[in-house]
Amino acid sequence: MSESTDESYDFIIVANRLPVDRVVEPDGDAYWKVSPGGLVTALEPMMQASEGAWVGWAGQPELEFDPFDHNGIHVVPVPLSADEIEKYYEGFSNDTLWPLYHDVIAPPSYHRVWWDSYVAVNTRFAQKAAAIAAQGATVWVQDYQLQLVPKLLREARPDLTIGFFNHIPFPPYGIFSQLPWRRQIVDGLLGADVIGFQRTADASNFARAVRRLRGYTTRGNTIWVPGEPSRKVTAKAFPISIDANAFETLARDPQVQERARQIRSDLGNPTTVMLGVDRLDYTKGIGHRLKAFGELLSDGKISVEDVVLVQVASPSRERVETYRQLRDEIELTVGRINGDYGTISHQAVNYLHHGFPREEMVALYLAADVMLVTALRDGMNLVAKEYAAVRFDEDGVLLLSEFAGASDELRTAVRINPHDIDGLKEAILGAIAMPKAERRRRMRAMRKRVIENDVARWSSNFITALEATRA
Ligand code: GDG
Repeated sequence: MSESTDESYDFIIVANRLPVDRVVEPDGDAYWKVSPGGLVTALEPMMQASEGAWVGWAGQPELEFDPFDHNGIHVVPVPLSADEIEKYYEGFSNDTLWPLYHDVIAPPSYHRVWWDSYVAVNTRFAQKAAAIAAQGATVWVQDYQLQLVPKLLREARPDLTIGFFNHIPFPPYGIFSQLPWRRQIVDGLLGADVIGFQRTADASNFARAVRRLRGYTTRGNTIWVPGEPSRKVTAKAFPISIDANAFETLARDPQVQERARQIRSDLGNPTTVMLGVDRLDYTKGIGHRLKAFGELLSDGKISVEDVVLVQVASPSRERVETYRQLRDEIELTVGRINGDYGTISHQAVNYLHHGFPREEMVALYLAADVMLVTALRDGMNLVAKEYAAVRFDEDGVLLLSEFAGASDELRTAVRINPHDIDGLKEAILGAIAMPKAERRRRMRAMRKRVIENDVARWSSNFITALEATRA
């Protein structure tokens, strides 16, 4: 680990979270470990090749430390106070923007002090990036927590090429227009040269917001921003993906395959294992899925001897009240279903409220006959793509919500509308009974897509588009 102070970088990622986590051992020793997230995997090779820097928060309050190098990435911390975590992160990011951008599934809270904190923290991120960027550098800003950074950065450093990628949906204007600070957000994003979205519909929603709020001309993927000089901004879909090879390699590991068999046998070798894997978030439609499953048991269409549902709900945003309520609701429902239909030897829902190592996730995917992705709204949903990448046996059925970005690409999944409980029940029964030849045909097409359009392709497409604007 080497320290550096006044170096400058040609390629910089700016994201809410750093790509490393601080691990403290029981004896008090601390070290840094690469965080398991997909974004890190996606960008690591590019960062290493270009000796890039990553500006972000370390995930803990008041943690101040000097920049350092880790695995070929220059790590630059942006400290946040406990008050800022509450207002900028848990407040404005996760309790205003997140519900608003996901079609107000939960009601967004609008608080002016949260907005002030969002502005202050975005300014700090922009200042950090501006201070370490080399002349003419490329800066790629990630996600909804940092939508003001592109404009702030451009004002400080007009020489930079600036990209922005929004990992969550961008809502229709009728919803976006609720936001008291809608103009500032649109202006913030328009500071970028390329604004990437998950779906074409998100890019269109953004272009419409620009027309309505600013009256700028937009045509196709291009937005003309007047000024001195006037600028052309690209707003376009770049659907994110996964490291499909890495997932398949894990799936081919004999130990992981053995673990998959073990899981099925521990579940009592039912005819059908159904699986859900989600952060415990109200956007994921976990309640809708449980409702459909519970009704199928109650209708006598399935039995706990034949079918089991494994639901991994990894803990998320537990300090935000809506998430606490959601957890209570989900756990009440799971308890009811198990109480009503479980037997001593067979539990209906195997509910797991914790995170697992990647190997265990892959073993679960391999063990699952039917994968349930029932999101009410989701930027992409990487779980759907991971399931396809893992199933090199070309088996397994994916039920995929049309409200997840992944449904634009995984056309041969069984598409469902999670609000339509009867439709969902029919789709589940259809999946359980689907003939092997059809399972194979559908899975093959999905795998082709995910393997061809992997995350390396995603990042290189984005960077290519960004470089084209420089020319
Ligand atoms: C946001 C957008 C968009 C989950 N539990 C465990 C675990 N996971 C992993 C999954 C997957 C990732 O977390 C979740 O990604 P998703 O895409 O499903 O959802 P969000 O977290 O909401 O992500 C989303 C994404 O950003 C990328 O742009 O697709 O729409 O909302 O990779 O496997 N991984 C491990 N243990 C767990 O318990 N190891």
